[in-house]
Amino acid sequence: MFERLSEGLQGAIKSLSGKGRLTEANMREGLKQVEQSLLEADVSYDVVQSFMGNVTEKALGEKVLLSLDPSEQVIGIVRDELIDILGIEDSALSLDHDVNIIMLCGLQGSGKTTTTGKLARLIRESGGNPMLVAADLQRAAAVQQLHVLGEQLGIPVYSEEDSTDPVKVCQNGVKQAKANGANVVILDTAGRLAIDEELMAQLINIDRKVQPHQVFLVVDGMTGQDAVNSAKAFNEALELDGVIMTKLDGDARGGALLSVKSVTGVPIKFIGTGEHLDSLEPFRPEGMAGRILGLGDILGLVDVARQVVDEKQQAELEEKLQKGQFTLDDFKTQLASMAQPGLVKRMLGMLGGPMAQMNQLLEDDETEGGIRRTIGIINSMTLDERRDPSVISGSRRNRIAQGAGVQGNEVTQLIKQYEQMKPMMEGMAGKGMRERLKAVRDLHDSAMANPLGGVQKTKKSTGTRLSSKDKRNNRKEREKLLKQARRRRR
Ligand SMILES: Nc1nc2c(ncn2[C@@H]2O[C@H](COP(=O)(O)OP(=O)(O)O)[C@@H](O)[C@H]2O)c(=O)[nH]1
Ligand SMILES: [Mg+2]
Repeated sequence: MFERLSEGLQGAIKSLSGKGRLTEANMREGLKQVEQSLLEADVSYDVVQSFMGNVTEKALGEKVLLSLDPSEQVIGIVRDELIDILGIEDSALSLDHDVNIIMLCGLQGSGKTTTTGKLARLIRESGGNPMLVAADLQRAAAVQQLHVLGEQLGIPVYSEEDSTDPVKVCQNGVKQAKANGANVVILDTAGRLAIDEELMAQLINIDRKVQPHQVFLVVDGMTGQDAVNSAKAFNEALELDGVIMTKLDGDARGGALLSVKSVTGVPIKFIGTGEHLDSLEPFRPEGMAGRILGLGDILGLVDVARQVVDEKQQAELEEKLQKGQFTLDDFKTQLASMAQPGLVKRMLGMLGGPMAQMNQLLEDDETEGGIRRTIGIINSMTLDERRDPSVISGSRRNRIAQGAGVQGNEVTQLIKQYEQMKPMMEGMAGKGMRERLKAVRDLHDSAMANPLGGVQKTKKSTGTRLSSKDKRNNRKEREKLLKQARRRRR
């Protein structure tokens, strides 16, 4: 996602970090590169100007130029500013009515119908009972398309044959939903290739007569500046509650995403990242800023992981963790749930930066093959060995390796991995989801403090590096000197 923007920004920051001590001159040069990357990514001119204004002001502050690691501070400033223009996190679908009506609108081909299906799937996953209404009477195939999606998902679709009045269809659809006991109705409306008055009039009419609780605009993220212009027009006509941006899996430049919030003032709620019905993600500004800067989206990963782990298994695991009984068998279960086609790739993609590049090295098959290999090794162990691998002697190790068709050192490696993981897993026991997320967030933040280092990189002391205490002292010393110099000047 946004490879070019990411590369541009990472390049700018790398060039800063190569400078050793930053001066105002080379800082300005680096910031110029940041500006260039944003413009090339099609971010609106006004947005870039205000972005650069804020970043420059902060980056040229004395503190940054004085600090030992200015590029780290600059990456922090750029990241905070990205988060700022992406808006606050707001992907909640406050479904607090008996029957909640959600209306999707947007240009033709922006992804409304697909998103209707994706959104319904998400709602059902979180315990809702959705129903879809086919209110696009413009194209003959549109109704049929929604029925196909509904069938795939097992979610009911309301439509009327030969109707020409979308308002009626929506009203009847809502009635039907009430009768069926559905608690969410999603209206899939018609679009046009460009904004026209007739389309707007129709949408306004539906809005007024059906009174949806929330109106979301579906925007094609690949259309760049056009997306921003149409978002503006829809927002003026309809009073939107949020934007869903689709097709961010392709070679979208990212400009639309960065501009839409500033230009319309409404939050981005979800992003579409693929044609499949499971490719809709809640929009997280922090995660997105991290992804753009190559720092990864840990919380997004947690979400994906949660989707694939079944609740009952999770409860059983929790119990074992509490008792300090996390065995190789449990490790295997966790791994098996990850061995789904495409999953590893998706997760690596979300990690961003160096981890995402691994994507290109690892073909799907190989990664999942690797997991299967590990599972194979565990399968070759006896139950006792799985419970307590410390009993695995040299001869046992060879037996296991032979059974699994791997080298002996792979068995050793696996056991080492497990032994490192066990205390970490058990340390998580009993912590609620919130605390777990917090732990993950802390991990994320410490990765942030180590920009471009990837998530898993831990710095080892080489003996020649300054410790953070030394750095702190140096910094204090320099600030003291600066203060003295200032006093002298006065
Ligand atoms: N790659 C990708 N394709 C998408 C996404 N959302 C929709 N599409 C595709 O965009 C095309 C138009 O989608 P559709 O839902 O029919 O748009 P509508 O005219 O607004 O209802 C279809 O080929 C979809 O498969 C997305 O997030 N990623
Ligand atoms: Mg459609």
